[in-house]
Amino acid sequence: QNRIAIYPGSFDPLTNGHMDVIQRALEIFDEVIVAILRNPTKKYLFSIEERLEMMQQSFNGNAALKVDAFDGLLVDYARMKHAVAIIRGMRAISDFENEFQMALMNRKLHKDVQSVFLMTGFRWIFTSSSIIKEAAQFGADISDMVPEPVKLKLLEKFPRKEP
Ligand code: COD
Repeated sequence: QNRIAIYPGSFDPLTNGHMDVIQRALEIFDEVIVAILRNPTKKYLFSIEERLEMMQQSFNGNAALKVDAFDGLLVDYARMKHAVAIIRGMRAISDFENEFQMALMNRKLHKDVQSVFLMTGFRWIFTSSSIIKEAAQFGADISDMVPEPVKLKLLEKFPRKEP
């Protein structure tokens, strides 16, 4: 039987930190579903459709890697997909407390799905979607922190001024 893992998040936008975690997850699981939460109360830079499209372009047709969007509780979505694991990426210690709380709540709600924490490569310890958005907005070059399709989309949103 295929061992499926869900990698949930906002991915606004996808970064090389996320890509690093996805590569590691693909070494362990047969199928990884990168799933974007539809959260109508939060403001995002990119629409769900834009985020899905950037992912598809960045993943280059790898058959073990799927993209999707979900509503409501993550554990319900995991159940529906028959996933055995929820993947979360770990950066510096700041991620720990939130992740710990979320994993324990998810375990209470669904005991048969395990949270799996993968440590990112050292290069990406300080990479986050929010810091990339902020830097891009003020014209910084973020090209080595995001996949090429994301870079192009960020340049569309925040054109860089010629020096
Ligand atoms: N290196 C490694 N990992 C990274 C990096 C990096 N540079 N940057 C981000 N990550 C990891 C994050 O730690 C996270 O694991 C993942 O990548 C996605 O990050 P984000 O920021 O895009 O996503 P989040 O943290 O906003 O996602 C939150 C969820 C959508 C998973 C959560 O809110 C959720 O499950 N909501 C549904 C309702 C629910 O079931 N809640 C939980 C029970 S109360």
